[in-house]
Amino acid sequence: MKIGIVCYPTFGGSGVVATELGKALAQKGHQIHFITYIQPVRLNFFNENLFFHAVYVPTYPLFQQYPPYELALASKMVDVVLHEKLDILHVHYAIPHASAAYMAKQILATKNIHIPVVTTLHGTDITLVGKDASFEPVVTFSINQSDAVTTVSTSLKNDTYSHFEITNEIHVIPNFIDLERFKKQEKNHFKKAICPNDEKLLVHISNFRKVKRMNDVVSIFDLVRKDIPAKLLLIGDGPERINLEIQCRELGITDDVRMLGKLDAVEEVLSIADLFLMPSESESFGLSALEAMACEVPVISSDAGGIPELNLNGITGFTSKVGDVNQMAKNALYILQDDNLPTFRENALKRAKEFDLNEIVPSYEKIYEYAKNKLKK
Ligand code: GMT
Repeated sequence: MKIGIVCYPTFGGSGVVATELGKALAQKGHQIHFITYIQPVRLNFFNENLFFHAVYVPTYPLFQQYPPYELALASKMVDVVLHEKLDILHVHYAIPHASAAYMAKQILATKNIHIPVVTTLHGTDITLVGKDASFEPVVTFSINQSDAVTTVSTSLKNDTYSHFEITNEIHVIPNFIDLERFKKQEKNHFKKAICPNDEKLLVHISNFRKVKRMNDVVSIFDLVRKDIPAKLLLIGDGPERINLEIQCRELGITDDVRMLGKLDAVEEVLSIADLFLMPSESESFGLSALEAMACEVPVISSDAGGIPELNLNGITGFTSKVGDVNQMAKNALYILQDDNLPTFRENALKRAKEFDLNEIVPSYEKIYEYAKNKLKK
């Protein structure tokens, strides 16, 4: 199949899932055309079936404040469908990709080309920005106009039905993991450098946005550190970074907290971690927790959104109410006991294997067939 994939090309989970999906489909022999404004960060790989088409928004004085990206994207989709003879368009994240796809589809229909559109909803496009009155009518319309709609968890499917008037069926296809890449590696020298006195290592990875409750990450760590020697690694970057620096200084724990910025090879850091923290306010799935679990790292998380569909309470880690840092710290200390950690590690890996890319990617191929058949009717 010739598939056009539209996504955000940045480090965010939706772009990562879209890119990993494209790479996996290319390896299965599909021809994949990424359509976005810069090369996706995880598209760092050569395969004869992978193509990248850049969306270019011309500058013009009138566009200075609001460049019309959605129109340039829709035009690019039309261009790529026509010239590469695509069979399907798969857009990740509703805003503005689903409505741009709708526009492209209508333009193509005037040329007697009928292209099915699959929309995958990832989280904040529904739970945060999507339901804002500034976008809600367009999001509802474009979800209903898609030939197939998927969400990354049952929780996100339920949220979509409750926040919008959806007439379309929604299919759940969870996030997936490449177990060849995400596995515990031998990195003892690195562990020794970060934890010279055999401290326990806690890790958090995110885009440092408010929704991640980064202050809770630091509070949990501070409570753990009062009981056992521990270090915290923070990977990623974003608007909350400054607040975190202030919080760490106020708590007097800067020597035990390191911010590594945006890293490509997160699996190397996860290989030396003892515990992953995800206290998010809202989280449709929690891809970075899955990446940690694949590297045998148990998870202390909130019970927000789709996280409990991944992190099994008392088995692969613990889930607690959003903001309950005392409970989270208590559970973290329980997991980190030498008698308990190996079992939690084993369970985390076992659970991660249920999201193996080889098991999940065929569900997307089935959805493409479903969308094609739906369009024909
Ligand atoms: O986690 C983020 O803030 C990035 C965000 C995105 O839209 O790029 O991630 C969302 O999609 C991921 C992939 O499907 C999910 O694993 C994340 O849980 C989800 N984030 C939120 O719902 C906050």
